[in-house]
Amino acid sequence: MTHPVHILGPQFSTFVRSVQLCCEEKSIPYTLGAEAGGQTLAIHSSEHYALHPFGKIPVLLHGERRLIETPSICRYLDAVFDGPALQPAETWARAQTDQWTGILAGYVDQALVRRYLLEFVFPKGEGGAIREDAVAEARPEVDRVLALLEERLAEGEYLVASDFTIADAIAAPMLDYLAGLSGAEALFVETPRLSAYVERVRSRPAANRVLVAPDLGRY
Ligand SMILES: N[C@@H](CCC(=O)N[C@@H](CS)C(=O)NCC(=O)O)C(=O)O
Repeated sequence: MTHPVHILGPQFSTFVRSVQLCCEEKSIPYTLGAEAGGQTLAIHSSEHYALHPFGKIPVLLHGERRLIETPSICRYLDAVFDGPALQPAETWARAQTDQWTGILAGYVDQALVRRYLLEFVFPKGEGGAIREDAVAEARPEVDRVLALLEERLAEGEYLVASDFTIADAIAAPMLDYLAGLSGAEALFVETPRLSAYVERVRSRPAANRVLVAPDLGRY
């Protein structure tokens, strides 16, 4: 399909990065940023809500088509474009991919990104301080989720199969950020397979172009 692909959202966003990873893995040409329909969209503006009724990012613009929700966007890109398949063809393996994509975009994102990581990246305490009480409160669920992923990786090098899938595209940006936190070694002490997994996804050529130092000021 020759229509241009545009990922609406800032490059630092974990979910934008997941969509970007799918494009890079499949060598889909794309643009990325705050521009849509010839104008620059401010996040949570009425123009943004017109494209995403819940005011979230990313939004995929593909020609006249507009699609929201990262797992759906990733599945769509995989279905429409040539390049390496990011979902297994076999029914059960595909169902597992869907299951893990949902778990990662829902529960895991909430535990690792919304309740933990964002406390460090955008601190909401007095004078911009990190809210240590919020961090401490979020930590047990972080540990539980990391242990779950560690267990999952006992079965293979990637989350679902022996190959990189959409589930890995969703997981990689959040785990990359988490592992990049100062003192993150303490989080991964009990999860050697997960640590090796983070390095594995980071070393993929596609990831080299996506999991870059975030420019938090850019949207
Ligand atoms: N369910 C959505 C979640 C998207 C999401 O939470 N995106 C974050 C950025 S990573 C966002 O829009 N944050 C701004 C906000 O919540 O207002 C998806 O799968 O795309």
